[in-house]
Amino acid sequence: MHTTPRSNRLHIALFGRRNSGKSSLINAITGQDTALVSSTPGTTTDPVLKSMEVYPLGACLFIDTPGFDDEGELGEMRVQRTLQMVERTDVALLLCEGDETDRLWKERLEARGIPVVPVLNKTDVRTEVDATMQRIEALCGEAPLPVSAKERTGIDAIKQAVLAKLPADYGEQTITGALANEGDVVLLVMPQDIQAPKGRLILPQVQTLRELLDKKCLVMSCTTDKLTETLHALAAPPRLIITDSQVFNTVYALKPAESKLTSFSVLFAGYKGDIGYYTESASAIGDLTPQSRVLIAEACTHAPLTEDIGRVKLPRMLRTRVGEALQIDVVAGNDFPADLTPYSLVIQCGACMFNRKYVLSRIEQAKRQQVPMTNYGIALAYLGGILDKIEV
Ligand SMILES: Nc1nc2c(ncn2[C@@H]2O[C@H](COP(=O)(O)OP(=O)(O)O)[C@@H](O)[C@H]2O)c(=O)[nH]1
Ligand SMILES: [Mg+2]
Repeated sequence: MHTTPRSNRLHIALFGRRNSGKSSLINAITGQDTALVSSTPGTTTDPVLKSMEVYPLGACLFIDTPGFDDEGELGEMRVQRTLQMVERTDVALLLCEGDETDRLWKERLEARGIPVVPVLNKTDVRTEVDATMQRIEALCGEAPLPVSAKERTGIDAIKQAVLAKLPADYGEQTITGALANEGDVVLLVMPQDIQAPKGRLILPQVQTLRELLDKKCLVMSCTTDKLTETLHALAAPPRLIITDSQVFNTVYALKPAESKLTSFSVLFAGYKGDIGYYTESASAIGDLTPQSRVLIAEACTHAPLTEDIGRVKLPRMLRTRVGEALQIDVVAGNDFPADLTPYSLVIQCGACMFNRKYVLSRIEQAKRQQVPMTNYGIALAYLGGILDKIEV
């Protein structure tokens, strides 16, 4: 349970007024008392993320928001943080009260393609439960689920509703897609250079390996310097070779003609984002001028490998190609400008820390503003002249 990465969990966010019982409801759903509950409005001041295994939903991440009616300057900041959480929500639980705010939020969430489960909490102490339910149904076009977080009633119905409202393809996305199937020999060429973390593999490699094993592929792995020996050791050429973008050309030169070749970052571009828009947008690199402005967006603020690509390697490659004057802005973590139009291109990192939903929200924003957006892996492949040699 502890090893399911956050980014792969079903993100369930709770929205509602302060004191509506959002934190209590998380406790009721998870059967634990981990979310801070208090009768003082505004106890949950920042969105709180909680990883939890919930039957029958599986690995979940609960997003406990501060409440959308917070007051004052500080309150406004919290409402902003709540809005940010919308971007990464897979399913929303909306704690309704039977007024206009319910409709506003239901529409706001659905406008972003987020399925909403309306809930009427505190049914243990409410008078006129039926009338309130009817009012909410009139407002939201859907009757809420009556629950009591305190008495822990109605909780199973919430889980069922979440399952029923999940997009049909939720969780269907795989890393290797149609490139690898049961019985295929797949070779992973993974340079363990100084940038590789000591004693372990990086997350994309671990996740790819796990998926291939689940698919019942025959997986072999080696470092770049052992590629030739490894190929000799195999009775037949591997069906697919997956490697690091950094050594792509070396592997390309040595690989058997019948083996398909791709890179971890390209696979993750598709797994985490929109590979079509990414590859199409990569050609914007060719149109950059010294007057252009490029935005580089990193998900994590700590990984040395990523930092090297986003802050050093990509800027250097871009400036060598376009000119020293090229303006490059770097944002990290959750920071992402609302207005992307000053930029000729956005380059997003591999986003192993983000869920797919969040990356897709960013891509949607870029598309709306007609700004090309690609990612590290695709940009590096384009700059290295290998984009057309890669299986995507
Ligand atoms: N009677 C009753 N009280 C509840 C229920 N859910 C929450 N509360 C109480 O409402 C108050 C606010 O709950 P909390 O979960 O902190 O609300 P939040 O601000 O939306 O996170 C607390 O005093 C809870 O004990 C419920 O179903 N029934
Ligand atoms: Mg709370």
